Amino acid sequence: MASRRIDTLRPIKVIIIGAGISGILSTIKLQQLVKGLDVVIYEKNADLGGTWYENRYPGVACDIPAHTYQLSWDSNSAWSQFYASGPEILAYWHRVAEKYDVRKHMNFSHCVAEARWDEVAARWAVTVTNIMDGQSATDHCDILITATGVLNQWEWPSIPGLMDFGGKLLHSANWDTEIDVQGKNVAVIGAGSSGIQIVPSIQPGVRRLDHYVRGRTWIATPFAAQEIQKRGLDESNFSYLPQDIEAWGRDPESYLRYRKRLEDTVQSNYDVVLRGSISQTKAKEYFRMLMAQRLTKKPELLDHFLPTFSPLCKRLTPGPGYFEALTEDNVDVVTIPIERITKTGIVTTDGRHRDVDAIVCATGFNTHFTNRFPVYGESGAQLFSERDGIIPRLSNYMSLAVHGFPNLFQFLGPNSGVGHGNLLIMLETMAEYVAKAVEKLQAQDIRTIQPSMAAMNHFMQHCDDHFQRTVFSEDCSSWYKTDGRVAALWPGSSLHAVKAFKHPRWEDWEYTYIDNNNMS
Ligand code: N01
Repeated sequence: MASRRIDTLRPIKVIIIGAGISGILSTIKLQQLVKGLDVVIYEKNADLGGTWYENRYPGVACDIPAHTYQLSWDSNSAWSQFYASGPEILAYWHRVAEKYDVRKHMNFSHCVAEARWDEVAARWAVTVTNIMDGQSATDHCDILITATGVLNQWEWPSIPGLMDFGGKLLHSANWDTEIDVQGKNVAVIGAGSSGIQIVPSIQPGVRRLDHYVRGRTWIATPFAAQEIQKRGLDESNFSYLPQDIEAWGRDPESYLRYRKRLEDTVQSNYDVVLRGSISQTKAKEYFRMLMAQRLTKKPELLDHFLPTFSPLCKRLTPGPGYFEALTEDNVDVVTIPIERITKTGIVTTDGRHRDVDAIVCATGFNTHFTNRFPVYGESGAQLFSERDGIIPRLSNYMSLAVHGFPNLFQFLGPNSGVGHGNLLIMLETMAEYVAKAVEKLQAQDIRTIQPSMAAMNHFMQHCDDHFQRTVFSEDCSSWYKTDGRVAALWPGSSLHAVKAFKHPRWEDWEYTYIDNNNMS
């Protein structure tokens, strides 16, 4: 069938949307596994880094240990903190992009407006707007990879009067670094991961901090080494000192032993997410004890913070310094609901008005996966399109692809997040899977590849069966759920995901082939 010489490669063009961690990883794996590729990355921001480029709020940091939040094969043993800061993580990914020569593919300030499958050419037409000059152009590719992230569509909360506020208005995910809140009266609305990081970071410098807490979050770390040791639950101690970092620099093997021990702990005990499991009961007791211990200065706060739902139903957050900040004299925790915002402050439903100079909304994101930019597949069908307020089932195959959308792979779309374990090792193996698929397409003269409808349905059935056994589907407000269904998470542990991605089931995919005899 093939008329091309055996020693020539079929040229393939790949467009990757997004220059965050997924886009960088995908490019590295494509470079490593496939030859003769033309890779173009479009990124709406002015530089790489995705989440870590965009989130610049005070205190922004990783909420899992930094030693597990890095490439498996390219360790940084010198993380200055156990939960590294956003700028330190961003600097790591800058170094990675330089080292693996990824930057040359990147086009910054280029926002994708639309992607449309051309059935005749078997290519994607991608319309891109250059934000600097407003000009739009259409580029084409054989393979389209969306690496557009999940937690980046920030929204103002719908609180009456918010836009009438006359002071400084900030959102955690769109922080204006020119604004200094030092010495000011500040309100922080929201007690999710972002609010929990912002509060201890700004508390020492502000005059007064009113913290408006509506939803609850389990705030505890499974790595509270001293506590773990005291209770004899684990012999591990993961804390380290500057001299340990120096020693690791001299002896990489000893660092790798530390890292492995930590990773083993992060990845183990998936049964903690299973409803009614012994681990779940133990975690609940243990986290309750840790929260109470940290609030001994103001024990009355515990009632306002202790969640009624199970640990891990929504993202667990370690919250270093958070409870300690809440017990300081310049902090007022307000649990009475907000009624409205005025020109000068916030009114709660008990009629009390508190004047503030700045309001920080740490109120989260739209995480619906729908209507980001239109992606039109076979017969013009639109991917994950919300119409008249109705959110479709976000059906997909192994989070990577969707039937009806050939030659399209996605990172951090539905069912790709991690509720327990490590996202990075999962992204690495996803990137490897996608690179293998592109290599297969190139080597076997495949024209189109897409998951079969049956395989996609099986995967979605597995998601339904799995999640109903877990605490993720309990009633708690969490971005893991869309329209009441756990849509953001991988259905299993991250180790399960790694195993699934390491061994592609090619029989789950449908293929069409190039007819070389008819090639012009
Ligand atoms: O957002 P959230 P986030 N009035 O949605 C409250 C990741 N992350 O930006 O629960 C009053 O979790 C809302 O209350 P309720 C991480 O995965 C990672 O903090 O809806 N309050 C809640 O308390 C995380 O899960 C890192 O009742 C209002 C809060 O605002 C995800 O991002 C760091 C309100 C929003 O919490 C999102 O975290 C930071 C209103 N009108 C974040 N509207 C890492 O370290 C909302 N709230 C990797």
